[in-house]
Amino acid sequence: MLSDSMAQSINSHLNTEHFSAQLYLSMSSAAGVMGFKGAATWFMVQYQEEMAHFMKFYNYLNSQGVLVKFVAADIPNEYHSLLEMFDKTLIHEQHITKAMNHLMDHAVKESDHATQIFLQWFITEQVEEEENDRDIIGKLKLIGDNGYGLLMLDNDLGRRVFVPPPTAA
Ligand code: OFO
Repeated sequence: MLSDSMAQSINSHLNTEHFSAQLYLSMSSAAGVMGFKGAATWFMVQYQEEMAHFMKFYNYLNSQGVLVKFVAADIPNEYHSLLEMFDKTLIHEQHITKAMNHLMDHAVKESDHATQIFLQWFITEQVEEEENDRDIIGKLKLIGDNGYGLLMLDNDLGRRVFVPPPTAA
């Protein structure tokens, strides 16, 4: 059983995951328009991952008998470079990590063990997400404006494939 306050916090985070999905789909579109087809694929996979995260929260709330409530979001879509997009991705993921930690603190405070177990996967996942973003940002900074380097990195980013998380619906 979820307390009302825990259910509200999880519902709010569910909307953040949905926002993340739309944010990365928007970045996929921007990368494609800039001619970076590989980066467009990378962000499309990121979108798919975020939708899977969102569905995990959705299913968790429904399994606890909680009605999901959606909020509308304004999604940014103006970007000028790949570096800007990946910088913003890292900042966003750091924000998600903090939000996830607050959710866990809330669950610990309420001795809500089921929610703590549910959140554990996300906490671990965030470490990997931030590491991947830092890695790509580092490469982009090394490459700078070198066209050949950007082309090689774009090819590399395009190899990313979506792997559904263990218990995604
Ligand atoms: Fe759902 O982890 Fe990124 O935002």
